[in-house]
Amino acid sequence: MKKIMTLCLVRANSQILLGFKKRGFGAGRWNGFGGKLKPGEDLLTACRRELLEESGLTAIECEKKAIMHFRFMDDTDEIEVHLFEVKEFTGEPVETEEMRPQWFYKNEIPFDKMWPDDRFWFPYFLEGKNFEGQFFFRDQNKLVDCKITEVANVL
Ligand code: 6OG
Repeated sequence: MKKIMTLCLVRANSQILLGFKKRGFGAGRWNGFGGKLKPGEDLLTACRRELLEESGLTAIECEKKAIMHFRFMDDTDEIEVHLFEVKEFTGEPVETEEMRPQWFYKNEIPFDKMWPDDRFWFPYFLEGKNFEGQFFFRDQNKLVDCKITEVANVL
């Protein structure tokens, strides 16, 4: 089975908003905001809902930037993550039960406290590229294979 999730990165004033995940999958790591789709929900609706729930921000526009496929050695399920960028929003970041938000400059992104795949695809994102990525993990701390391709349009 495939688990479909959204991931949203907000950019403003040359900074990126990340959240420190306090519980659940990826706890203890900085990441964008997102999660699983609810039954019947489309990607854009899920992206906006998760961003609001986890950061307190309301997206004015979400732009699709990437699709990433994650596989783990001990799991037959694939995780399909749809990455969105938000450049316009309303509200102020607030700490929630799940996430503690913080703005980071490009050269301050805390890759050593993020998912191991992030250091490979973030440069594409920061340069405004659209891309597709395939990642294979041995376990949650060990990425064993990774392939990233720049694309003109993300499906
Ligand atoms: P919840 O289902 O806990 O949301 N996510 C990943 N993000 C990165 N950077 N790398 C991964 O490598 C990821 N796997 C999942 C998708 C989980 C959030 O974490 C993202 C969702 O935004 C394996 O609410």
